[in-house]
Amino acid sequence: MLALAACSAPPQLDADHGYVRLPAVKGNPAAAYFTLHGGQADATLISVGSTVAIRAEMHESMKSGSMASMKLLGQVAVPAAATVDFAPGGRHVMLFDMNPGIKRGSIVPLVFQFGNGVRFERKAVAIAAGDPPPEE
Ligand SMILES: [Cu+2]
Repeated sequence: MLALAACSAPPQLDADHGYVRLPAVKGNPAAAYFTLHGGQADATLISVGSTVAIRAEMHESMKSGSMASMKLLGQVAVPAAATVDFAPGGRHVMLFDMNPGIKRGSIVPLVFQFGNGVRFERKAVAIAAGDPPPEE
């Protein structure tokens, strides 16, 4: 009954399953990953930031042959009721000059800002460079 009730609720613009992979080398940027859920109307993610990082950028990883590179994303479309993943090997948020007090297990606040004015904060857990993604 509870599951049915959840499925019939209108979709809501949200982000969950957030985590931040700390850099292997201190001082390098960390990478944030999460899953976006579209609401009842199409939306556009225009920035993701954190109060514990000086600067944050949305990136997309690309691979051509053995060359890996990243491109800067100015915005990311979040269609109504869609699921948009930021995951290793693809889209991610790079966190530059992060507070050195953030350690494995720390909670990192991520602030999501959308073109329609919606803004919310979700918490992400910090994991070490070699850790597997946290269980959902
Ligand atoms: Cu990047």
